[in-house]
Order: sequence, then structure tokens, then C-alpha cells
Amino acid sequence: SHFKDVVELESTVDDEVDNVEIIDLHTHLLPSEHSDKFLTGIDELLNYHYLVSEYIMSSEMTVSEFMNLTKERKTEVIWNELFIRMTPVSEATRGVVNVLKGLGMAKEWKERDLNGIRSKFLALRASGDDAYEESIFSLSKIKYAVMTNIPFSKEEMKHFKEGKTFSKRYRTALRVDPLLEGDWGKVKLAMAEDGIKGSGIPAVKEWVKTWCSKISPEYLMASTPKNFTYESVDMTQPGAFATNVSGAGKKRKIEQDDDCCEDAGEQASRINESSDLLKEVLLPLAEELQLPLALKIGCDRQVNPTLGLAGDGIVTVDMSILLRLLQDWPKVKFLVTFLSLENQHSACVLKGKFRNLHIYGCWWYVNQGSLIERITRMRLEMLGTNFTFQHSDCRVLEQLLYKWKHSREALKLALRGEIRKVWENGGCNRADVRKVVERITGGSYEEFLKMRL
Ligand code: RAT
Ligand code: ZN
Repeated sequence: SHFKDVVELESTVDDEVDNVEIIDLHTHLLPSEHSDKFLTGIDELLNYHYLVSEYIMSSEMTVSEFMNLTKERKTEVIWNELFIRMTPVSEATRGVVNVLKGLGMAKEWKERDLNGIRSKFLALRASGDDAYEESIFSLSKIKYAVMTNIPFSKEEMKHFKEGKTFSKRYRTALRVDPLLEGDWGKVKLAMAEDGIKGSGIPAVKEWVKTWCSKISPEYLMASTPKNFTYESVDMTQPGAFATNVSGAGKKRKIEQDDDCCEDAGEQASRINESSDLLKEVLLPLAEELQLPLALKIGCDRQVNPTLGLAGDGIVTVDMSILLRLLQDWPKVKFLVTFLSLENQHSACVLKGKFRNLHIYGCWWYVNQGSLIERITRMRLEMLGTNFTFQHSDCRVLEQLLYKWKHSREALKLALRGEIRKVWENGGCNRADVRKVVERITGGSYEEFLKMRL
């Protein structure tokens, strides 16, 4: 039956949002079995790059003095500055407090007892890392989290090479930024480390395919550099490669001449090292392997390199770049998010035109309650439920607890308003709310993965 009043409507929305099991479609988490890459505990939480940046902006210490401290010492100075001298109002500082509360450390928080907190975290892990890991996933109500697996990182990949098994709560994604950036240096180095001799386009493709069959990624992914651009493939030019069967060919009329039919060996020798890794490796492979390409767009890397991971900025980008990709590659699925609020609006318009696009998440600088609420309302208004409202980008296991708590709170506010409009329009009930919540927290994403183009 329909909600009898707004109170019932709002409490149902809250209840559905609190209880839905979410798919976290982009994180930097790695499983406990990957020991040195498994980040957990108070030191990792307080050394998070959002907090480092907040700390440094007002610290007495200079950047280099801070950077030279040990991790434990950094924890202490951040704690003293952001949690004792100041009130934790930012999203990132409130997050730490929420983790402490969620893990039964309200008393230690009240007393600002860092040593007490340290020993409680140790005690929590006493039953073993995999049990602890599982408890965080289940407390956070996360069905599974997609990792970021970087074949260019020897240290990360050694765990995969050893063939370790890990919890079903983690799924893989192959992160290939150098292919998008056309960074042959990095590509050749990584291939050499994997013992591959060749260095032309076919060899790079084989290398990527080998990693795909080894880790079975959900998708290929990259974050675009500030100056990222993409010009349409001009199939009429000599040297245009034969692999792009679906894309530019359809948009631009191609004269099918004999050039297209030359054998692979000839093609390989003609394409030299300056060939475009994006157009000739990444996009054709995404099409061939039927793996979506996830793009994170709008980061201006290292505007202040002294801050390390905390030193990245933001750009609002020209949307025609994504438009051309969508037009030229209609058989490639694109999972896309933007760092800039402005771009998030344009992205909704593009999504209304292209079936091969799925918009997801409120990333990093738009991962703030007020902005998540606003972006989610806009997406609901423009797209119905054909999007994924959030991903966490967690780096530290326990961040699942707070990032998802904050995002669920923002989603409740967005849905209370939007569902109320539906209700006033012609009534609605719990099942209607559930359909919305399930779709935008993972249902639409899984449907998109299965969709036929
Ligand atoms: O959100 C972050 O933690 C950033 O540092 C980036 O890693 C970003 O999420 C990315 O995937 O490039
Ligand atoms: Zn990320």
C-alpha cells in the first residue's frame, strides 16, 4: 500500500538506504593476503592523503619537516592538530571519528586517547586479518568492492603472480594509465619485467591479454592526464589500422581498399613505436575482449608535487573528447566519472544520448555530503535510475565504514526529496523505493555490464 504520510515515506527511504548491500565499483583496497598492500588501522587512516593535505595547509611544520617524519609520528601530529587543536568538521576528519565510533571506540575518541585507539585496533585484528576484513565488509554492508590492479606495479603484481586466493568480496580491475597516456617507456619496462621480448603493438596487446586472463578484470581503467585529448580515428588515411571494425568505420565512410587486408606481419612492421597506444591497443582490446573502459576524468596531477598523493588538483574538461570516444567506439562500454561538478552535469546530458556510457560515483573532490546529494538529485531528474550514485575510492579497509555511511546519509536526503515528488504525483510504496535504491547502488552497473550494444 502507498505511504500514508511523509513520515512513513522518509523512514522507509532511510531504512532501504541503510540496508541495501552496495557494490563499490572503484576502490584502491587490496586483500589481506596481499600483506604489504593491505592497508588497515589508525596509522593508515590518519595518513590518508585528504588528511595530509588538510593538515599541511595550517601546520606549524613545513612540508619537508612533515614528510621526513615516520608514519607513526605523522599520525600523532595529524591527530594533535586536526582532532585536538581543531574540531573535525571536514568530511575526511569526521570520517575518522565515524570509524572509531563504528568500531566501539567512542570512549577513546571522547578522551582523545590515541594509544588506547592503537591497542583497540590491534585487538580487533587478533582473530586474523581475513576474519577482520570480512567483519568490515559486513558491517559496511558492501556486497563486493572492485580493486585497482596495476600491471605496471611489480610490487602489487607479485601477489597475483604467486596465484594467491582472496575473499570474494574483492573483484579485479586492470588499471592501465600508461596505455591511455601513450607512455611507451612505462609499457616497455613493465613488459620487460614480465619477461616479454617484443615491443610492437601486437606484443603490447598480448601482454595486456595475458594479464586479463590471469586476473579476469571487471573492466579496464585509467585516469586521464590534464592535457588528455582524443582525435577521431581517420580510417581514410593510409596506416589507419584494421582493428577498429565497429567504430570510426561507421561514423565516417571508409573506402575499403586493399590496405585493410594486408597481413598482420606487414601491419606490425608498419606501425612503429610512436603509434597511439590508446587507439591501437586500449580501445581495440576493450572491444575485442568486451571489457568496459572505466575513465576517471578531471584530475590535474601533481600541481604541488611536494605533497605526494595529496598534491593533485582539478580541471574542468572539454566534453567533446568523451563525445568523440562514444561516437567512434559504439561497441566499447565506457564507465565514466568526473572530478568537476560542472562536468557532472554535462555527463548526464551525454548519458541520455549514448547507450554505451554509464556514469558512476562522486569522486574525491565531489565526494562531500552536500555535493553527493545535489549530484544524485540531478542524476535522478535527468536519467531516472540509469547510473551508479557512488563509489568509495577507499584506500584503507576501515574507510568503507565511514565513506559509505556518509554517502548513505547523502542518498537519504536526495531520495527523501525525489521520492516525495513521486508520491505526491500518484502514490508510491516500499517496493518502489527499493527498486530505485537497488538500481543506483549497483543494480544498474551490473545490468550495464550485461547489456548488448
Ligand atoms: O581518490 C584518490 O584517492 C585519488 O588519489 C586517485 O587515486 C584516484 O581515485 C584515482 O583512481 O586516480
Ligand atoms: Zn581511485
